[in-house]
Amino acid sequence: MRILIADDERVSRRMLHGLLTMWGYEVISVEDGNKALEELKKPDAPRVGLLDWVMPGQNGVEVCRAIRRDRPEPYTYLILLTTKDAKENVVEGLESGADDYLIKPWDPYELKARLRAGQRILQLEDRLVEARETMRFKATHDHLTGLANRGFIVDSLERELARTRRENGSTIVMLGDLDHFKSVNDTYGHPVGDEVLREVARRLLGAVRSYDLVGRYGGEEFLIVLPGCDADMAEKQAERMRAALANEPMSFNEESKLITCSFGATAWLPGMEPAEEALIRMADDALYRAKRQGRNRVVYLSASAPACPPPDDPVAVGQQESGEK
Ligand code: GH3
Ligand code: MG
Ligand code: MG
Repeated sequence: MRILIADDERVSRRMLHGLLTMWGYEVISVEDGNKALEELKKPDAPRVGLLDWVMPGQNGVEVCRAIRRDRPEPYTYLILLTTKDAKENVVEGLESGADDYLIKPWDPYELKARLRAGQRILQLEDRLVEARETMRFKATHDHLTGLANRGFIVDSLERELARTRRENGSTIVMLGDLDHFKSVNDTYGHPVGDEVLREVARRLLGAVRSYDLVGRYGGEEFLIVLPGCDADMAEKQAERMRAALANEPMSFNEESKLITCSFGATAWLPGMEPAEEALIRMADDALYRAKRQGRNRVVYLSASAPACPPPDDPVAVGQQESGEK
């Protein structure tokens, strides 16, 4: 555990440094409040700060206030060292955000015990943060595949479109739906179907860039958002995803089977209004065409393309295709 000591008195700083090192702590010491603040705001800052109240630059109370305001997480346990023991001083110190205080001259055993109490608080805090993050992950991700769930991927698309619009860029929206997936369940059973879905998720994630978004939109449907992609790039990206599945069979129960996916894609381009619902509908329309044209392919529809043609019209107007025919 690392501790920051901020004290302008050299002798007292050295004494603290010696004791804390002897007790097994890793110590950083500074001689004024500004340096203390700088250290405590660093990404890998010590989790405990021992702050003298009266120091040059910002005093201990000001450092506490600044840390509570500017760096709520990860939590820093702050102990004020002070000669001020009047009740109103103690209240002011604690109100500023200090967790504890020690009146100078302090007793080493008391200091040791209070540091241990601080460590226990930090451990509790870490466990709470971890539990919160786990809950947040569970609320936003699909438990089977670990992908973003429907609510989260649609929210992410909305955010991405707002950003794309601000930056006058373009974004591709795709829907993928596994081909004849029902037959996998019917032939091999539901648990194998689940394993296939997990492997599909892994392969899709492996085929996209780190900042692309892949979510489970429905049972065996995936919503994919490719920020900064225009129509030309979309074709290449979509083809990579299609190939990631179609080029290598999956093995299960000592058998191997080719699992393929059909994709429908559309683009949000500069000048358009961000309307995620309309884009998803267009991607769904394109996906429907991909299925009708034989599956295992990508159909791209520009957002201005006419609505899906009636069933007897096999070739859509304003449509580009990629992938195997
Ligand atoms: P198409 O090529 O037209 O898309 O045919 P399909 O068989 O994939 O389409 P259909 O919509 O008829 O079937 C989808 C199947 O996906 C039916 C459903 O049981 C299965 N499914 C949905 N969610 C899950 C899941 O979480 N686990 C498993 N094992 N199967 C699922
Ligand atoms: Mg399907
Ligand atoms: Mg489906």
